[in-house]
Amino acid sequence: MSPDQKANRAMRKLLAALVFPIASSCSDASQKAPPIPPGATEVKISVDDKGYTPSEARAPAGEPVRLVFTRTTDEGCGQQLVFPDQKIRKDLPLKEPVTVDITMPASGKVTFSCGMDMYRGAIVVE
Ligand SMILES: [Cu+2]
Repeated sequence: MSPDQKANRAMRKLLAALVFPIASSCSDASQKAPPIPPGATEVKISVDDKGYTPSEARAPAGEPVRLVFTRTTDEGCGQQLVFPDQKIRKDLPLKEPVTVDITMPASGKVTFSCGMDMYRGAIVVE
């Protein structure tokens, strides 16, 4: 092995040692929701055996909205969350906030429901 190759190897090891902690801290950060876009509306919605609270909220047309769902009981059937028009389907683990980012349409509303379409809620363009 030439001295150059040796130096190259040492450099790669050093780079790997430097890059790995950065990469792993990045993946930690990605498990949390990214920062909410400036100006976005955030709506916290709890899910219990009666459905969604609030079951309706308002947001400006064409703007991003962050919805944070937290299921608070094992009773009922709020374990799945469906946004039919957005083709979003998510599991709601008990007492773990789940973030859904949507963009409001120009008019009308964005609806969501449980997996069996029994609990219903909507974000209405204001
Ligand atoms: Cu249901």
